Amino acid sequence: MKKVMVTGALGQIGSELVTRMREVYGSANIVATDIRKTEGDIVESGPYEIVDVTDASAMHTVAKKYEVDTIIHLAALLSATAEAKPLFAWNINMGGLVNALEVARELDCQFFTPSSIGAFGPATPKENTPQDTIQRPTTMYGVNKVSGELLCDYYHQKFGLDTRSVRFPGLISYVTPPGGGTTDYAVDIYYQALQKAKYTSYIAQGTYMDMMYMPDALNAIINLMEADPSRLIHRNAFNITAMSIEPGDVAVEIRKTIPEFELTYDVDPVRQAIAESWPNSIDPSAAEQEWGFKTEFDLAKMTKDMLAKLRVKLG
Ligand code: AKB
Repeated sequence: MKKVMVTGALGQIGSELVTRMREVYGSANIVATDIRKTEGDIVESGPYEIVDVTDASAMHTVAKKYEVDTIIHLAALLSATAEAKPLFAWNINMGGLVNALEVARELDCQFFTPSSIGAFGPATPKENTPQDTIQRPTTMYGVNKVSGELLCDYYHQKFGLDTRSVRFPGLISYVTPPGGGTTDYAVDIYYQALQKAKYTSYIAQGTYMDMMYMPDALNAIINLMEADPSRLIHRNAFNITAMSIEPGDVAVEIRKTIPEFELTYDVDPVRQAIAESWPNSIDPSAAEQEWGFKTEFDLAKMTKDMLAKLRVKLG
């Protein structure tokens, strides 16, 4: 049985991953950590500790206290926030990551941290982007993600650390909203569809990006962490995706449930530029071959589920 410490446990991925992993591995075995003092399910359903990821010794103390054998490091700023505060992003994203890697090395833990489609840039092939290809991002977030991938490779090669990662596409969920991402339109659009039957997209028509429904993302993390290490050739991060979509595609699916739904555009130049520097679609075949990556939700199935679950949530 694994004993896991999760950083950034109150974030978009963390809040659902902790709940899911507590079901799989037992509540006492999943130590949730975040910078905020809080209440609610994550704190009440298992161990919760306040940890600032820029404080390596605090991270080490908590990992040691619970004798964890796995670290899932999620605490990070997303692309649009990182672009607004690049130095802050460097300090949090890289400082936090190197601290988490060091704690994993000191305590000999298995290690996961997410990379992103943001690790690619304008010089990367845009369609069916290969696993191993040009990575010259033009955003601070992307610079952080490429550096993180290189660090994971380095810690694996130099210290034998069991590093694992995926390049997440935009993640869509009805539970915890994302904050400060470029792909967030694909979450907001469902809230606005139910509340106002209309949405103004800050991403332009025809801008394709990869996306994935959160249940598939959680399965991907758990399956990758359970995968036979001898099959893993890539220790930096695997391309994974469920769909390549643009805002109009989401609107078409939403109209199957809400026929009067209207989509308009008011493009945000900053987030649009970030989106245009990323691939249109990435190739997940290395993940499929090396650890059996697969998804259950396409756009149609996800949209039906999102609208049904959000309808209940919003009352
Ligand atoms: C973002 O938009 O910043 C994230 C990502 C694709 O990494 N959702």
